[in-house]
Amino acid sequence: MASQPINLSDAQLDQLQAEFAEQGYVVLRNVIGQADRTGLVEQIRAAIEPLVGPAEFEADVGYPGAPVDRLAPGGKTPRRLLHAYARSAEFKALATHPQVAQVLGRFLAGSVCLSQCHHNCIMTKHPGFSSATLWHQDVRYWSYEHPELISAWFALGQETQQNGALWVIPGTHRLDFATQRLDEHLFLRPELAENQALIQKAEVVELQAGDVLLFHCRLMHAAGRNESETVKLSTVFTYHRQDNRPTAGTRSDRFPSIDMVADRP
Ligand SMILES: O=C(O)CCC(=O)C(=O)O
Repeated sequence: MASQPINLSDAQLDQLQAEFAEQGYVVLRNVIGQADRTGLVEQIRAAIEPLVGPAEFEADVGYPGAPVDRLAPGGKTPRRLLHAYARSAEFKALATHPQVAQVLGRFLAGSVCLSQCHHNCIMTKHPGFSSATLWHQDVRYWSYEHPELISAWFALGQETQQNGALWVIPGTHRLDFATQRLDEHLFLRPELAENQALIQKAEVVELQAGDVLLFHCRLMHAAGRNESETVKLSTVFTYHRQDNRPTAGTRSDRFPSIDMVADRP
């Protein structure tokens, strides 16, 4: 990456760690410089048209607002380009960004690995055919010894309520949710009074291009559709401590994890 990463001081790391422990998320501002972002966005645009897979389509997930199937209008709208880490040296450098590595090393208190099984994608939220994502915890379908993983959401452009930025419910990474509070796909049931009380505490996380949102895998989050005129591009990677192993034979164990420091290009 062209931009020089800034090493954070112990005091800054302490403050971020305290905020993360309390809220379940923090935003690191202005981490990715403009030249790096421009290069990544050019690669993404070239991978959208013509499409360089593997990709997940909006029509595949069936979320609110998604085209009903791939033959419907907008049915070929990609939601995520998968395997972001393996796509290029520039995406590898993004995934192993030194400042993000420094903060994750502090939060996870040990050597950090990137999972190639979860997120590891470029979100391509298109105007017109994007869907809304209901309230959920990412860890619901992940299997590790400990539910202690952190995802990094790299904003490659501005993210606002209007173009479908993430919403979070601060502190929910510390709560246990009884199964009756969740639907069959493990989304929070918005019709329940106790869930409504929680949802009222939600906050939108608006990001500037180059910001990075770090959020805990148990943090309840959601997102709206892209109501703007332009596609919103973000890259998302998930990290775990090296000794927090995926359960053998599960989706979390399909591909090897990457050592965030040793494997930096
Ligand atoms: O951008 C969105 O629609 C939300 C994505 C999300 O929450 C997820 O992939 O876990």
